Amino acid sequence: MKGQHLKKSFADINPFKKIPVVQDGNLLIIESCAGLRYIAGQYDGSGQWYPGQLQVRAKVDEYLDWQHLNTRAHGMGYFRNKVLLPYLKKCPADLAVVSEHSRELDRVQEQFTSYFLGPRPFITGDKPTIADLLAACEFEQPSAGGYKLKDPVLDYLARVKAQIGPDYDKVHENMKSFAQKCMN
Ligand SMILES: N[C@@H](CCC(=O)N[C@@H](CS)C(=O)NCC(=O)O)C(=O)O
Repeated sequence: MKGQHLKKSFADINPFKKIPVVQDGNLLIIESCAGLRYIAGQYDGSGQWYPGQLQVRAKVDEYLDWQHLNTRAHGMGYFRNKVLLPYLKKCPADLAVVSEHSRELDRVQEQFTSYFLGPRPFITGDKPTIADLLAACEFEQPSAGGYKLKDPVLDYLARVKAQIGPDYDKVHENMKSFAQKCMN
């Protein structure tokens, strides 16, 4: 949020100047989903976060692939146009663009709830995986910018938060207070 990712020191790590990156020893990963898969595969001995069973893993991957052009594109698009760009450019938000992202987010919420969750508490069943971690972050961002989430998604976020504990709020607190500051 302070633009450190645009500095040369960061470009030496990720030439695309995007976050997040994962660095583990000599290994560098510049894509979020690949990074999540790697961290879970390398460090989660329980196998919960990126399950080894192929059918379950396929459902995790299905959401990770879908989210790029759906939850992520429109959650980030909403936040960027409603909160970030007006703050950086010191001009009012382009409300036509914001409301297009808002309309798309309505569809995303509906498809997420009906298809990706269905009757399950989490995307693949009774336990959260890296797909749920990503989904929760993607919904929290537009929500911090004023987009109204519907009850099924709010209930889902509460379930993810209950599984993660206090770290859930900790990882979102900078983004939320930044949004508050920008919108005041
Ligand atoms: N496909 C990449 C996208 C990375 C990306 O666009 N990151 C955004 C934040 S979510 C970013 O770095 N934005 C800052 C900018 O574009 O200046 C991934 O999933 O990691």
